[in-house]
Amino acid sequence: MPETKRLFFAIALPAPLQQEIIDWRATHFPETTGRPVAAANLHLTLAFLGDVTSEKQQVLMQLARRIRQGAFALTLDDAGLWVRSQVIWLGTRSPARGLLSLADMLRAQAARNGCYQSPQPFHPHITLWRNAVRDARLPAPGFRWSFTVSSFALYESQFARGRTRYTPLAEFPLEQ
Ligand code: 2AM
Repeated sequence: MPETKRLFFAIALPAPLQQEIIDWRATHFPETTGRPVAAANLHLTLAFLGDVTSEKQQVLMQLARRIRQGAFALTLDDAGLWVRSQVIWLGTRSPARGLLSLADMLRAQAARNGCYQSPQPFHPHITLWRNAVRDARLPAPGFRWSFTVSSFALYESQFARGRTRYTPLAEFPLEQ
């Protein structure tokens, strides 16, 4: 069996914003809501690739490098609870066209290279809580953060000693 890595393309949150969201989460949700995602693990996945060999990783990185996509603003002003997956997420009410086309391109490239892509439509989100309780209360609307996305990255997901860690392997700048 060839060695594989569990990979995904995602947008990182600027570190100060990670902290701001963590502080907001601490004051707007009770601790009993679920398992909070660590600040460093907050990200928005563009395309999940699954377990990928190093050859396929190189091909997908080469294709990602060829993407010509301008920087765009990402506004976080929406939240929801997915009862089945027990996830509470932060998202956007009006996704920038750049965000949708970047995800479309990465997902299409992944699919063409044999990485299974869910038939569900892309729903841009940042997972805030896992194992969320069914009756979790969501904060009232009115929160809003916005930042410019000027790059995306390829991440490796590793699970060790009870913790999930996401390591950036390569960064891909968007056009300014
Ligand atoms: P999630 O936060 O909604 O679980 C790393 O696991 C990232 O890839 C997470 O952002 C996760 O989304 C996303 N992802 C998408 N499809 C996945 C899948 N089939 N298995 C695991 N993670 C997936």
